[in-house]
Amino acid sequence: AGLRVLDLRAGGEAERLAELQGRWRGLCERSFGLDGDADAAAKAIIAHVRTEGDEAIIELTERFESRRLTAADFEVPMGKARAALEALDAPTRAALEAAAERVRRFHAVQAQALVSTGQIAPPESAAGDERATEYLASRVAPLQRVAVYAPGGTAAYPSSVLHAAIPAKVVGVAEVVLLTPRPSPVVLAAAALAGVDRVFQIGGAQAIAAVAFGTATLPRVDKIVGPGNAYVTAAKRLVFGRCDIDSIAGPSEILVVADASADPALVAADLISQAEHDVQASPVLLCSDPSLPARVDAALHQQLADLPRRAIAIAALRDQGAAVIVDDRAALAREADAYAPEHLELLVDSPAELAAQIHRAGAIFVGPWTPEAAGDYTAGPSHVLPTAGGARFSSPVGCWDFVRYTSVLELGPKALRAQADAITTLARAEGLEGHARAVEQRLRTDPVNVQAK
Ligand code: HSO
Ligand code: ZN
Repeated sequence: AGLRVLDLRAGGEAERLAELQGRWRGLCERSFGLDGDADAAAKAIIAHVRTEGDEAIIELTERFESRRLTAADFEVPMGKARAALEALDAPTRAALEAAAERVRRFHAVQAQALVSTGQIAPPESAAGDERATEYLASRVAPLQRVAVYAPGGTAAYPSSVLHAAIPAKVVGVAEVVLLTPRPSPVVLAAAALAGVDRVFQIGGAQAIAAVAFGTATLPRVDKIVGPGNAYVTAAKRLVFGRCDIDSIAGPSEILVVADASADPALVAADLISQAEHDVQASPVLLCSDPSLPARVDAALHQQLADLPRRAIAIAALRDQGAAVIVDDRAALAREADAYAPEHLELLVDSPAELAAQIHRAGAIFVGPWTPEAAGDYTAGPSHVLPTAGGARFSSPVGCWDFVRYTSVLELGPKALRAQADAITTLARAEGLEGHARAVEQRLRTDPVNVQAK
């Protein structure tokens, strides 16, 4: 069985074409966690944790994970994480350190763009007149405390701990808390290396609720980032407003965009590298060469033969996989934007030029020497990216996630006077006499004004 082919080229039979286009639109309209029962379940869990605190976490962890914890077991001492780092075999440790260092360097540069801005000097005519001054600014500051969620089970990735926690530490978040059920030694080592401040071995919607509201043992945080299952994601959506969350990160996706110049073995390898994550992963090929899908199928067949996680990869390729054929290069750019993938790979002629035409993707991997796997580990930008079309409106996890801005306004008397007519007129138009008077009160008591009278 090969990739299901959606041939969207003009010239096909009209009715069939409309049907295939409908299927492609369906893939472009995908969403995560909006259907199903995860919302109702997460809502009940949050209510339970809000009223019962640590007791609810103990009970839910036993019910959902068959783990018996006491509140004293929630926190894993950082000493244990540092010991895990010390105990790591040398090659793994060196690799983690290399990844951490590159991720840190990338984000240190990214952070330079997060600056306080917007000061407006007095108008030229009033230069030197202190009474005409106005100071209007956006002042940036790091969040105080954030939680990084790292899933357990087969998706317990130390790399994700690095890719979420390091940007937070780079911008100066005082306390980064890691939430992860059953942390493995490598995950703990990654936490120590990333500069995580506290680790709690709890997960699920109950962990999200715990840090959104705080319990006797868990601190309340300002923001929760990191991917999770449908319940974790539903819980994050529900606590948004109580704290901030990052974009929604559901099952992994890759859109490989290829033309006749692409090597089918590379296309197959990269589709597989995402497909092996999860039976729900979406590995999709978008190409302008109608002969490519069959050649990619042959390569997939070969490469899957001895893949350890072949069952998972095959299920993902079968259930979500597709090969979409379009007419030309312009259609490649247009349809890639329509799909707004988490990961976009460009295996085409002049890939950088095509990259410049595509705006909706979590991350773009340009050319044959940039496998998504490089971005997953060492390249530098965070691999925590919006999925399910979220790239239309949201961004990768980055330094910007861990700061907030405060507006600062200071007007001198002349600056207020210059705006007074507009303020009082608008206030009265809105029926807010008190607003108008708050300005007029000042103009009356301005000594310059009093003198002039
Ligand atoms: N590709 C995943 C991230 C990851 N890959 C972690 C390997 N480890 C995000 O979609
Ligand atoms: Zn990956």
